[in-house]
Amino acid sequence: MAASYGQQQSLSSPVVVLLLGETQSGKSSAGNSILGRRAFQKSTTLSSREDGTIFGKQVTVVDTPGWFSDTATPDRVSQELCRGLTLCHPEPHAILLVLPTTSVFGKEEWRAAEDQLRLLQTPIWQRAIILFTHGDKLGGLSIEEHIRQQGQTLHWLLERCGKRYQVMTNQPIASEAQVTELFRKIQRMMETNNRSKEIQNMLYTKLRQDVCLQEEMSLQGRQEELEMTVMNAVHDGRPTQMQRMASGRHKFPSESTAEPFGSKPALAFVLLGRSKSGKSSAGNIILEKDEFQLLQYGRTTRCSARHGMVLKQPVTVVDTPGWSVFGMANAKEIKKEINRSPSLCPEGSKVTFLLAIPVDKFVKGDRRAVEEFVSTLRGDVWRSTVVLFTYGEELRGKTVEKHIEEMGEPLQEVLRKCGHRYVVFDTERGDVNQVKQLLEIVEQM
Ligand SMILES: Nc1nc2c(ncn2[C@@H]2O[C@H](COP(=O)(O)OP(=O)(O)OP(=O)(O)O)[C@@H](O)[C@H]2O)c(=O)[nH]1
Ligand SMILES: [Mg+2]
Repeated sequence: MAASYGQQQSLSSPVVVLLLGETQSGKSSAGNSILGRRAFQKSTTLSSREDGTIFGKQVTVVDTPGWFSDTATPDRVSQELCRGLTLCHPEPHAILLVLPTTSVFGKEEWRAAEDQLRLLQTPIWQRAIILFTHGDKLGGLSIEEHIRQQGQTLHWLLERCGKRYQVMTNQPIASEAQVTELFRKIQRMMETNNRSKEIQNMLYTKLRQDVCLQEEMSLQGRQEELEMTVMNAVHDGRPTQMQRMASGRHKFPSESTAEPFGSKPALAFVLLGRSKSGKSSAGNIILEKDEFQLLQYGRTTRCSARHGMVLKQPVTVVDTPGWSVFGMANAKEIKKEINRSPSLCPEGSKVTFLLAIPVDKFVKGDRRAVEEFVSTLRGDVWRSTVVLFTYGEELRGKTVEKHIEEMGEPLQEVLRKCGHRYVVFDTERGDVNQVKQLLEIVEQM
């Protein structure tokens, strides 16, 4: 349920298309073909966004600089790619992975692509289409024949993209027929994604109705009370939750609001993690509703709290701004907000920090950042922290234990600090069982 590729697209809002690919693969040319004008220049170094109207529909195209396959991609290119994603306001509906028909897409090329796609920290595959450029160089070969002649890696990539592809001849500019075909495919993909989102919402709503209707009716008044408590906790000068935690107590049985709903204590989760680590999606999964805005334009700069009933327990989720791997965000501001986050948890609730870590590479630098930012929360914060592996679908059948083993020392050290508590969230789909598992872990803390 992560991103707005699943969001309903109104007639007036533009279709946002993001171009990604290796350097010189034909991204800018494809962007020009789509927009029907010279919108993008050659040898792209900066991401840029251009608008147009195609067949009466508003379209925004975001061009990015290309990554490298033969040598390491420079950091400035990776940074620009990440910035390119933020230009896709609010989110790309279609991600075009540009591959020229003139080169082979093998393991090396996939590795280079994967490295960059991972950095974007956004769901890719449900909205990806492979765009084969240099259609004119096929020399009479059909695109299907060309695909057949390519190796396993390309076939596998196509599978991941739901077998969606389009060929384009951008010299001098693609034919109207090719652009029409591409847009028909984009439209179909968007409809499918919207449908699955609707089905998800229906299921969530049904489940919540079945399980919680009774409780919610009787607890509505209590919920308001809980929210009032949050407001008070921020303004009335009482010690914050964190200061209390620093004294070594995570539960406050003597508090008037502690365990206000019978035997089930009020829970509060503070989401921590680098930017785009899937925090907001995880918050929405926990609360089983779209409470947190995903990938807002720019970045989340302030903490925000939302409340709900989860498996008969009152739960508050606090989202925090994420830190940047490239030091692009203002670290001081972020630390200030992270420090403020516990004060948004209702008095007396059991506070657990959820450290969102996507299931991809986790290197020394990631560990350093985690330690630096999490440690700004004074007190024994690690004792109240659970690692929340996000984008769980990316494990693709691998066990999380195997993933932890493969990542080695940096990730294992973070897990050790967190008392080896972890849970995996499939942030694309969401699943009540994942939330149940999380509550079980918290119960034992
Ligand atoms: N013959 C032919 N040439 C193409 C086609 N698409 C792109 N080119 C040429 O390939 C070269 C690279 O194209 P660009 O669109 O600049 O590629 P890019 O991916 O944007 O490149 P970078 O921004 O440097 O990463 C240019 O000289 C284009 O004219 C095509 O379909 N057919
Ligand atoms: Mg370019």
